[in-house]
Amino acid sequence: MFCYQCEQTAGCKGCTGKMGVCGKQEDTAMLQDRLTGDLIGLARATEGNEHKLNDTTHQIIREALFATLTNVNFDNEALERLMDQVLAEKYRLTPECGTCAACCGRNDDYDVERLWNMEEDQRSLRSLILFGIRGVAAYAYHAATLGYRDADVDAFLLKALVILGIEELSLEKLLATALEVGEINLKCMALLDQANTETYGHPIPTAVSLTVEKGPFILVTGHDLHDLKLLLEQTEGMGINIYTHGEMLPAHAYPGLKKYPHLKGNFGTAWQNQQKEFADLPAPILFTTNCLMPPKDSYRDRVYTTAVVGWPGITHIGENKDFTPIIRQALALGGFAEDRTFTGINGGNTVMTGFGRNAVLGVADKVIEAVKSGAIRHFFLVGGCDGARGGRNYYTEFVQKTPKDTVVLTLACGKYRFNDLDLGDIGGIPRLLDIGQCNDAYSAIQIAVALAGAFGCSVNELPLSMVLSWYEQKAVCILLTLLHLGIRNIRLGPTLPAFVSPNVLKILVENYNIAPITTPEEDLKAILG
Ligand code: SF4
Ligand code: SF3
Repeated sequence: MFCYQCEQTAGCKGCTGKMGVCGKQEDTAMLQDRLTGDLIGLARATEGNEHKLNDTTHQIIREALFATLTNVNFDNEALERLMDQVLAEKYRLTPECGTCAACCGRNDDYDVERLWNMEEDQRSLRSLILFGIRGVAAYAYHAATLGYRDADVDAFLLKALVILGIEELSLEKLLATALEVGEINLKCMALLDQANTETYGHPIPTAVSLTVEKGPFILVTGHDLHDLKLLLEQTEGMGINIYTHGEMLPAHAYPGLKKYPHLKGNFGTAWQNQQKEFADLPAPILFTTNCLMPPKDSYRDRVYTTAVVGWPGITHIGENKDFTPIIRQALALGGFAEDRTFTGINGGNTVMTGFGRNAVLGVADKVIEAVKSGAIRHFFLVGGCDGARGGRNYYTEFVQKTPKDTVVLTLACGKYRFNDLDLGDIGGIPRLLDIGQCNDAYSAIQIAVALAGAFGCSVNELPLSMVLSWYEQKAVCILLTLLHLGIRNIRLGPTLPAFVSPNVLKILVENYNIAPITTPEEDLKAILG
């Protein structure tokens, strides 16, 4: 196997051998490569057949790309079913190819091995494109679940897949396509933002309890708000409480979800701690998306997956979304006998969320005034993924060391490193503002764009610095979006992507002044001068 798509890749170079660091087995990695190659075949087959495309075609592409994202689907049978769907769709589009011996390559599948063996700059830029569209597909999948689709996004996924299968392409063309991934991702994230806010309302700043009350409960993790909503409906009035975990935390801020009184609080921290945190939990856990780690024997009979997530032998809740097995197990286990508080990693027992664009821009006048008066000197966006690699405590220390006249915006699961810290406020504006999931990066961009508009400057000229942490491929497409927007001076950690070659890094440094994180002290000094 060869896989180097995530931040924890072996030796910062690539996972090879029998198993990846994430627990992905060699045969699963090969299937994911084959699925990717089949998708390129399907994309090729759509050319000239645009009139035959329908949402089934696009949904297969969204789902199959999403399934290859890190920590999503480890189930070979599920991947084989996806491959069958991809191939069936391809033959629906090009039935004549089955009997034609012309070898024109019109619907040929692609061997992803070729990509891994290319010259390093070609491989680097093509990897940026491939991993980027995996992230875009995840966002498009979530939006489509709520009935929101964008023809440009769907068309771009096809275009990018076709490009990946073309052997001779200049580095300029590939770089332009990578930035185009960022451009289309902005559109896709806007679509998801619209889907979420029109379906559940705009997030409202909300204090979330970290206490698990006595009695039966279910833990819901991942990013899919729709699955959470369905589970809340199915458990209404049953005496079962629902707790969020990981990236589901921001769900508490949506009016359409917080209205359920049995949505009680949040349990645990970011994904990489699940094997420890789930071991003794007297409750089942539903995974709606990434990040799934190999379930330990101590809790594997309490893990359930749904949608694109999968693990061999773990109960999967299918498209009918009948959560009865989880509900039964929650009742049988009974939960804790007494209320239990599980503090955050810094000892706090409550966290705030819900500072999306609507809430923050609702007090824009106050924020602008605070900047003009000097009460707020600087904004930091400290956001992105959490992960297991050492060095991520940089982000805790960075936030702890930010001066009292600065504001920290955050999003995604990396915030668990510091979201239970009490940073106080500046004239009533909290110093720590959680915008939401990684899926809400659009909201952060809108806040920055609105502030730039208010000050009559570009985002780069704002007193705003981005200190980002990455792990999986949604972070890749968000980074490409920031580059597409011309955002400079991003600090990225804890390590740089293995798939960025020295030459590609040079381009990123020259054009965007992107830099790896160093130490909190040095970076703060460099930023604040
Ligand atoms: Fe390795 Fe990450 Fe790929 Fe898993 S997803 S095999 S950890 S590079
Ligand atoms: Fe986290 Fe997996 Fe990326 Fe959504 S849950 S940010 S890593």
